[in-house]
Amino acid sequence: MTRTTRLAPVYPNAGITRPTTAIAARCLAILLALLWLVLAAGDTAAQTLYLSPDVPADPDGIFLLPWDIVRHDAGAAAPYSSVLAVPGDPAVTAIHRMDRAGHWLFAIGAASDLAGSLGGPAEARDVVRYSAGTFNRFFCGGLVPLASGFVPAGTRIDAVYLDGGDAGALIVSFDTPTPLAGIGLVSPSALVRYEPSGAGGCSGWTAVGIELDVAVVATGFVPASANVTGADRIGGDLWLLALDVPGDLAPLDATAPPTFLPGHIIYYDPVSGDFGLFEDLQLSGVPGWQISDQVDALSCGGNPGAIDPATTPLRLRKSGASVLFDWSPGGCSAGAENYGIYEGEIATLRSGVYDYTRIDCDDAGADAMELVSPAAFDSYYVVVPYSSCGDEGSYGASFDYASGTLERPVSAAGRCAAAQTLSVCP
Ligand SMILES: [Ca+2]
Ligand SMILES: [Ca+2]
Ligand SMILES: [Ca+2]
Repeated sequence: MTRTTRLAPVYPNAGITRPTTAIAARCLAILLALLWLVLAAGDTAAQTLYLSPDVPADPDGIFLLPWDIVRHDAGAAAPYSSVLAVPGDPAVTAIHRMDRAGHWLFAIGAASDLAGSLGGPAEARDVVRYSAGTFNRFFCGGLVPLASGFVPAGTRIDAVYLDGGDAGALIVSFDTPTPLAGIGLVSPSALVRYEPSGAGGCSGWTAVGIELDVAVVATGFVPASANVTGADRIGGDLWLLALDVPGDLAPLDATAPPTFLPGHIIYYDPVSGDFGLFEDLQLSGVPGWQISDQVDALSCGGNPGAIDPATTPLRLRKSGASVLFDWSPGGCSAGAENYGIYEGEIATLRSGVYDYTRIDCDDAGADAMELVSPAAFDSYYVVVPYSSCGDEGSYGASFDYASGTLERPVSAAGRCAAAQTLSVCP
C-alpha cells in the first residue's frame, strides 16, 4: 500500500470563520453521520507528482523524453503528460515545482544554453529557473565563493528542491562525491542545504550543512555508493526520494525488507526512521514504468500556501437542509491543488479552543464549491488548501491583542492531510 493519499494529507487553509445558524434536526445528524461514512470510505484526492525519465520512456503509450518535465496523476486514465519540454533537449536531472504558478527549477546533465534561451550556457552544477517563458540561472555552483560551498567542475546536480517557499533554502544533491568547504566530502546519497547569503544573484548562496544522507540513516540497507536522483519534502515530515540503484531499505520488519526498484518513489520518515513505498509507477499505465528507466527528477506540486480572506472570501449559502460553500480558488501558491472544509462549534471557540474537524476533503470538480450538511449546532468553518502530495497549508491566522497574530492550529480531531507546510506566499 502506498503511503500516499491514504495516510496523508489535505491541507492548507483558508481561514475564514463564519457563524452559521445551526439547523437542529435529528435527520441532519444522521446525514452528517452518513457523510462521515462517505469520507471515511474514500474521500481522497488524486495524487500528483512531477518527474523526468533518464532515457526515453513509454510507460503508457506516450513517449516521455529526458528533457520533459512530466506530470503524473495517480489513478488517472492517462496518468502521464508532459508539462514542459526544456529547449535544447538537455537531459533534465533535477526538477522542483515552485510555489509561483508556472515557475520551475531544474538542473541539466551537461552544459547548454537551452537553444539560446539563456545568455550563456548553464552548467551541470547550476540550477536554472523557468519563469513562465523565460530562463535564468538560479544557482551557479561554479560562482559560489569557495568558502561558501563552491561546487567543483565535474559535479552534476541531480536533485533539487526549496525548503521554506520560493525564497527559501535550496536543497541539492550531487551525482558524485563532492568536497564542500566547511562540510567535507558530500556523498551522492546526501542532500546539502544552501541558504541565501544575501549577496543576491546566482552566486549568492552559502552551504550550511547536510540536510539528509540516505546512506547514513539507512546504514546496512542502502550502500554508501547509492545515489539520490530525485528528492522533495512534504511538510517537516516525509522526504520523497528516488534512488539510482535497486536495493533494500530499512523496513518496519527487519526480516523482510522492502525492495526498491526503478519507478518506485519511496518515502523516508525521519520520526519513525521508516522507509516505504510512496508511489509505484510500475503499476501506472500500460505497460507501466519499466525497470530499465530511472526516475531522474522528482517534485511534488509545491507548497499549499494559504487562502487570504481579504482577497478570497468564503461564502456560505443555505441550500435546502445543506449549505453551499464557495470560495475563490487558488490560494497564494500553485501548490493549493485541493481544499478541505473544517467545521467547529462556536460554543467551544468561545472558550478559546479550536475543535474543528474535517467534513469534506475533496473539492469535487475542482470548482471551489461544495455542498455540505452542517452540524446541528452553531458552527464555524475553515477552508484549508492542500497539495496533491499530502501537505496541508495554513488554517489562517487569528488575532488578539494579548497574543498578536497567531497561526491557527491544525485540526486535532481529523485532518485531510497528515503533514503541514507553512510557507511565505511567493
Ligand atoms: Ca536526478
Ligand atoms: Ca545524488
Ligand atoms: Ca466542488
